[in-house]
Amino acid sequence: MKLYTFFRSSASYRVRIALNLKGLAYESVPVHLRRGGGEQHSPAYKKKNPQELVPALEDSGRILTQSLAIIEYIEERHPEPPLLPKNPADRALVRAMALAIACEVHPIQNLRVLNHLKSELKQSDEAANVWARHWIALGLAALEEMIEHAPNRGTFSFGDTPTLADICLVPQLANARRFGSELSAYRNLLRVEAACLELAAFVNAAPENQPDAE
Ligand SMILES: N[C@@H](CCC(=O)N[C@@H](CS)C(=O)NCC(=O)O)C(=O)O
Repeated sequence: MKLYTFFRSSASYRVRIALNLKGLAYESVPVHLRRGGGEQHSPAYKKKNPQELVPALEDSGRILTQSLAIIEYIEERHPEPPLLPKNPADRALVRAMALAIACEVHPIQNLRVLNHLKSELKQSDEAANVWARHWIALGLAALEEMIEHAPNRGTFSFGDTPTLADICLVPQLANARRFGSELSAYRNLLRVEAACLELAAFVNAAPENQPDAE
């Protein structure tokens, strides 16, 4: 398997964690999101992912995109260890936790959105960071409550084994720190993050541990 990835990309980070949790080997193919205006916009990469975003996973001659679709594909092909609980309502909750980040927070603090705020809408770097912190804070506050009231409170976002929710949470917290978000109020999120970072699967997926890390 080949993973088109960028060390600092939190969507790529999600897939790296999932592959590691499943114990699957893969080749990292770095796509630098800033160099030369962004390698994600190159014609060669655009053929792989018309959305011009990382990650993309190449497996058995197919190219898959969208981190959560990729992770669900990995889950279906390699069910152990499971990244979703068994009970349908529990699965829906874990997916809701993941989507709270992947749909509501991450897309509006993504590189191309911030670039648009700065270049087209003439906002300063600081204004763009204020924007990012605003949406991050709304999403993380909601997730904090979801974890607090989860029916199966445990070591991780849901229960005592890592799930899709944790796979989305840990990279989002790394993003939040890059934007200077204040995180101390999110006691559950920080507790869960600390538990995740005890696991090699999460540590080995971290931006600073990637071959393309700067
Ligand atoms: N929803 C997509 C988001 C992918 C995404 O936004 N990737 C970012 C990096 S985390 C990217 O490639 N950004 C490039 C850009 O904004 O030009 C997923 O989960 O895969």
